[in-house]
Amino acid sequence: MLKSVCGYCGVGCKVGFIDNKLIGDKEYPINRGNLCLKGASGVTTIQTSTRLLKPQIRENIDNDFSTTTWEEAISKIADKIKQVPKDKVAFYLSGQMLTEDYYIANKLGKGFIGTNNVDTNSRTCMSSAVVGYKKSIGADFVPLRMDDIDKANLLILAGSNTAESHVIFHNRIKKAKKNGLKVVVIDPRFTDTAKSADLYLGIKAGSDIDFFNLISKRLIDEKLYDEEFVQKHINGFEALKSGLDRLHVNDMLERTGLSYAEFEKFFNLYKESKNIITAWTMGLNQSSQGVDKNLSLINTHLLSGKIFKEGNGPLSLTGQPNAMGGREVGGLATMLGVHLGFDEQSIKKVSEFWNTNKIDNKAGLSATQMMDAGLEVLIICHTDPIYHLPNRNKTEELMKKIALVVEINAYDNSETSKFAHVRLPAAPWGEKEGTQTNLDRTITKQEKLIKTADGVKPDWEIFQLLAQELGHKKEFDYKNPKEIFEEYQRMTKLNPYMDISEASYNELSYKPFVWGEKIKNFLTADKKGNLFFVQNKELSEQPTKEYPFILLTGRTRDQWHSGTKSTNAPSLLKYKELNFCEIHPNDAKELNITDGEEIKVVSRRGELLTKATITDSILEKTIFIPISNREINYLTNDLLDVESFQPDYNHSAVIVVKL
Ligand SMILES: Nc1nc2c(c(=O)[nH]1)N[C@H]1C(S)=C(S)[C@@H](COP(=O)(O)OP(=O)(O)OC[C@H]3O[C@@H](n4cnc5c(=O)[nH]c(N)nc54)[C@H](O)[C@@H]3O)O[C@H]1N2
Ligand SMILES: Nc1nc2c(c(=O)[nH]1)N[C@H]1C(S)=C(S)[C@@H](COP(=O)(O)OP(=O)(O)OC[C@H]3O[C@@H](n4cnc5c(=O)[nH]c(N)nc54)[C@H](O)[C@@H]3O)O[C@H]1N2
Ligand code: SF4
Ligand SMILES: [Mo]
Repeated sequence: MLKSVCGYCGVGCKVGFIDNKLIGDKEYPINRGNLCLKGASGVTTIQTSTRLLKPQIRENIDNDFSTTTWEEAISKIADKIKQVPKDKVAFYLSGQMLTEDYYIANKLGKGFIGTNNVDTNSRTCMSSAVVGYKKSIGADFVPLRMDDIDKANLLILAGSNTAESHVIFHNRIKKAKKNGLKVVVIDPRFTDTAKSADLYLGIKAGSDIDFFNLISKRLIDEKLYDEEFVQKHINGFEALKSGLDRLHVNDMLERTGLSYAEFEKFFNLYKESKNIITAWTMGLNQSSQGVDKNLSLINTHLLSGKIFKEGNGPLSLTGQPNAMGGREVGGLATMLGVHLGFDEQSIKKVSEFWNTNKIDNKAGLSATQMMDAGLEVLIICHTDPIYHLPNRNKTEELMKKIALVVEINAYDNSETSKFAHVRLPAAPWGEKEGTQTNLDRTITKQEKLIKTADGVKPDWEIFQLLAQELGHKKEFDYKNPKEIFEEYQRMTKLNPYMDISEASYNELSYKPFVWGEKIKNFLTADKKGNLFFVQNKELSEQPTKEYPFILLTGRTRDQWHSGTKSTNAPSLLKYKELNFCEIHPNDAKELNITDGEEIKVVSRRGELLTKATITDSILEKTIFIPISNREINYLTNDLLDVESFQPDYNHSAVIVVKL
């Protein structure tokens, strides 16, 4: 039986491939033989009529594409890159690319073209968590594992719908509950996750900082924090204390929308719990104060000393299968590679390692800044920015101005394809091999399960062809992903805490490697954790008379983002109607809208049609539309967090219109 790993979410379940079917790997501790429907559907999403199978080209986006050869397509791209200033070239990568693909793209962009404009859709996903971890614990490092829930007494899930987004982890949470784990869910929607919680807190969107500040304030005021730990290991206590002293409990509570009794119930549970894990996902990260939300959450762990101890810690639940691997390699424009930045020493080390002198010393454009930067060449791989960036009408206008848009995709029906000049066909999951790092630092290997379709190439090879055409044959002469992985392993030695040289590529599919297991202390220069006083600045778009609703957006269990893969699998189309908009019964009544009725939702930026699902699982004056509605981002606002540049997807003011 071939062993591989699921290519969908950050849980990283291991699969076995037998008789053309996928089964869960019973020996693997993360999923213990289980797979969710998405994971199990893997193979059915590959051989479909929507695959992109040949390179395509057109001069103008108003023309149709015509088929071309790899040679012609690659030389057209290379010629253009040679003609334009290097800072007019950008790579838009994805947390779904394999580590080897990421490594090559990053090495080519930052190392040899000399542009740090190499960023990823993880910007829209995890960048607030990256900055939060770096500021508070000193590195983009997840200081615990999923397994720790078995040793915890309390799990707080904030802005995280594990029942739909991290399904197998959610099943493990339910099991741990049977052994005594208590679960609190903090979400403006009574989600499927909330249904199985011991306590649900229906917080108002955008008020998480107030919630976590309330915890910190109580810990300090009632001297419930770990004084000895704080004294020895933590900076910034006095500033946090005096900052919190200036805030009024009632104001904070009011902004969260929770009652005094609800918070007391929570805090009693919190006080009684010896081991606490706080996990979070997009409800916190996707915010104009995403970093501050992260910091306010991490503050509670630094104060209580509940970090670097079994069953404790702040657990960011990464969404994409290899968002972590990408971050490790250097897939964010704000990092160079292996968690090194653009300081002189880091550039020197990496330049020597790559044998280049082209590395620029300033951070590049983030994915959320690229469209607005007057680019000449944009190479997009394994992601669909027209679909996923906020304020889509604006994104479309800006992308039209880019002289050469290249899309590398395995499927032919992305939204970005409508704006591309060159399309290159990639081999998808199942037709290629390489490694990925899941949300808790486990490196596993995807295996090639079936024959690669004629005419397509794995992503790494496409970037290598481009590098060679640009004249870097010697530096980009890899015969297979193994050679790339092994070079990357050597590179991780440049940053000692990241060293993964003990992993063995050939063994990874049956013997995953967890990096960083020995790290049990802060990774800051002074080895101390940093508290930050942050407060809710209410920077998000606020509802008005004209746009009285707050739009939340998010996932449903059996669909994967734009659905290029998941809508091909019949088993994934049965669970939920994809076209829906959750609205509270009181709001529906006021607008005279009935369940299932077609409605229009309008924001300052755009509109879409959808169908009403009337439910009291959502707060009043708040609606929810799943991101499987490909038009979702015509509505969303393009406010960014000032430090992470992550969008504020979950807080757009809209109006619901009866048709
Ligand atoms: N089935 C499926 N699973 C997936 C994906 C998929 O497309 N489909 N995508 C993967 C990816 S890339 C990601 S990033 C993860 C995302 O995983 P999640 O973040 O768990 O998924 P979302 O549905 O975006 O859920 C975010 C939750 O935050 C809540 N929320 C919104 N605003 C706020 C707020 O201000 N405060 C709080 N506390 N909560 C708020 C929403 O109501 C929603 O329930 O899922 C991964 N897993
Ligand atoms: N409103 C709103 N917008 C959001 C979010 C939200 O919660 N709300 N979430 C944000 C987040 S967290 C994320 S992660 C993004 C996700 O947004 P995207 O990354 O745009 O979503 P996907 O549909 O997963 O796009 C992946 C693309 O890769 C292609 N592909 C599949 N396999 C391969 C392969 O092997 N090689 C190549 N080259 N291509 C392949 C697929 O066909 C698809 O077009 O959306 C962001 N946008
Ligand atoms: S939980 Fe995630 S990794 Fe596991 S099978 Fe489902 S989609 Fe795949
Ligand atoms: Mo994501």
